[in-house]
Amino acid sequence: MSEPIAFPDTRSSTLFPGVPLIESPIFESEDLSGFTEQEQALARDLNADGFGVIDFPDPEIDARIERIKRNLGPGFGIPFDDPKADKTKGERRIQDAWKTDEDVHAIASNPAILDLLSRLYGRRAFPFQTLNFPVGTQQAAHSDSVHFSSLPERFMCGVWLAMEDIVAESGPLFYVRGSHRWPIMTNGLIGRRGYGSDLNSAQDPYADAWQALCNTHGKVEETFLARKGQALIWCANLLHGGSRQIDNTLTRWSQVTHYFFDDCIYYTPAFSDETLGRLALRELVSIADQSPKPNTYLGETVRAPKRPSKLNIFAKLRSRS
Ligand SMILES: O=C(O)CCC(=O)C(=O)O
Ligand SMILES: [Fe+2]
Repeated sequence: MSEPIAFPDTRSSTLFPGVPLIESPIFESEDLSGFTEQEQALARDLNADGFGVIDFPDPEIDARIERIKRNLGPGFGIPFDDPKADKTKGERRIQDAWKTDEDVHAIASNPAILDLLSRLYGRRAFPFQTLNFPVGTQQAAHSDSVHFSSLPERFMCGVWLAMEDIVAESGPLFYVRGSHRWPIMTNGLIGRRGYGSDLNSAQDPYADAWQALCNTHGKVEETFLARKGQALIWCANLLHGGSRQIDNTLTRWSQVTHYFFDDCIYYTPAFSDETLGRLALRELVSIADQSPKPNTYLGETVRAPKRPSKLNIFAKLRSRS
C-alpha cells in the first residue's frame, strides 16, 4: 500500500487528519500559530458559523469582473442595458465558464485562495466547478454536500464572490448560521435508495428534512448583502440558498467556485448508498491546471466498481431460480 500523501504547506489536525482543521472536534486546542490574526478570526468564524467573509485577494478583481460581464453577458439573453427590463427572464446561470473565460478561470484558481483554503482545511485545495449567475438563484435552503461530497467527509467548500454591490431586493445569497454542525444529509438519513436513481433536482428529496431542521432549531435565513469584491466561504454542510428576488429589473452578478481537497474520494451522495458501498464517483480534473484528480483514500487509488450490466443481473437471477 502506498504511503499517505504529505501536504508540506498545510498542517492538518495532528489527531484528526480525517476532518478539516476548521471542523476539528478539538478546534479550540488546535495549533493556529501559523495563521495571521485575521486568518485565525476567519478560521473561528468557519468553525462556529460555517461561513466566513473575506475581501477577494486579487488587485485586478474589478477589471476581471467587468470583462466577465462583457464576455458572458450576451450568452444569458438578458437585456442588461434596459433598466426597466425583467432580468430574470433569460438564462440564469452558466456552469464551468472557466473552460472559455480566462477571468473566470483566474478567479477559481486564485493562488491566495488556494493557499488559504489549503491551510484552513489541512489538505491541498483544488477548484473543480464554477457557476456564474447574472441574477439571484432563488434556490431553497440546501447544502451542497448532496451534490458533491468527499470521503472523509466535509473536505469540500464553496467560495461565493459578489460581482456587484448586492441589495436586499435582488435576491441575495442567504445562509443558516451554524447549520454545518447538523448531520450531513444522506440517503441513509432519510431512508431513501439513491444509487441508480433519477432526479430532476438532486436537492428535492431532502427539502422537507432541511426545513424541519431549521424549524426545530428555530433557525432563520440571514442574507449576505455583500460589497462588490467580497467573498463568502461556506463549509460543505452549511445550508444556504438564494432569497426571493423582489425587484426583477435588478441583476445580482456572482461567481461560485466549488473546491475539493486532495486525497479524498469524490462522489455524488444523492445518487449513492454509502452503507452498501455504492458510490456515484466523480472523475475530476483540477480547474487550476487541468490535472486529473483521482479518487484516493490515504494515498491509495480507489476505482469505481464496474456497474453490473443488465445481462449479468438476469444471469444472476436465472441462476438463483
Ligand atoms: O448564489 C446563490 O443564490 C446560491 C448558489 C449556490 O447555492 C451554489 O452555487 O451552490
Ligand atoms: Fe449551493
